[in-house]
Amino acid sequence: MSDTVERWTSKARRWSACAVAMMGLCGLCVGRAQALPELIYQPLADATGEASPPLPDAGTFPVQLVLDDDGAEGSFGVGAPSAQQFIWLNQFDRSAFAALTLEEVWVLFPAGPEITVGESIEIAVYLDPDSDPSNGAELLLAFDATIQVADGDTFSIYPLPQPLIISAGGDVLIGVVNRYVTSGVTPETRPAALDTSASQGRSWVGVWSTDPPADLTLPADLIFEPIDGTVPGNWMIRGFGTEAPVVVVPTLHTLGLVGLALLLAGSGLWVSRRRSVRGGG
Ligand SMILES: [Ca+2]
Ligand SMILES: [Ca+2]
Repeated sequence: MSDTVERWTSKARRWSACAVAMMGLCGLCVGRAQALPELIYQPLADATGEASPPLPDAGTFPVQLVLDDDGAEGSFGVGAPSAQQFIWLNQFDRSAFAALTLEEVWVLFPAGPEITVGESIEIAVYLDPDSDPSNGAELLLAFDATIQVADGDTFSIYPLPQPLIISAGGDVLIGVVNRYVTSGVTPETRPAALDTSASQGRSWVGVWSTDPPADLTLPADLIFEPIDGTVPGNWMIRGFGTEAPVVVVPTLHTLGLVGLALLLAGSGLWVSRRRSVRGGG
């Protein structure tokens, strides 16, 4: 590995390692503690600060879920000397919109080792009603895709298999899993591009004790924390869509309710009178 690779250990990971160590010392009911994988960040030597394509027209996609500033300054991966599958995801505040229809996800991949066009990734979309990813979120959609471009400047663009209507309330999480990695075998790779200019504190990293499960349940069981604990920044993951049509539920105003009550009362009286006439006949 290059000497220029910067290695970082977050406070949360130190606490986790400490807890694992303490449990190991106790020697009670604890099996073999699993070592936490290394989180690896490396600044990009040729960061341009201007990605392509430019943001889509607001008329086409009025909903634009973007945390980054258009330029990645670094790349991030999990595991060395061999890599590990993980998820990196952005938490978007979409409170400016009610229900929305997500149509495209954009992901920027850096140039780097083992990041090859055509390799497999998985894209996941969650709804987090309480806006706290650390306690879980509802997986709405996950689909397989491949890396389209890996030059650090050009977004790969993924139209959703079908437009995804996301109900109002809570945050939208969009994440990527590096499925092309055979954990413990593939050499070190750093597929997650990070914009470190001004962190918005809404980018997360998740590592499971195995490969990320098919249902991608959050939180991940080994590491799940904001990337700010390692290097403050925003993942280069974006979402675009439109505002979903608002479904209007018919309501009765006061006059309508009074009319309905009178109608029901009249019907009841009519039925009652018919019964009494039959009984008397
Ligand atoms: Ca930047
Ligand atoms: Ca949550």
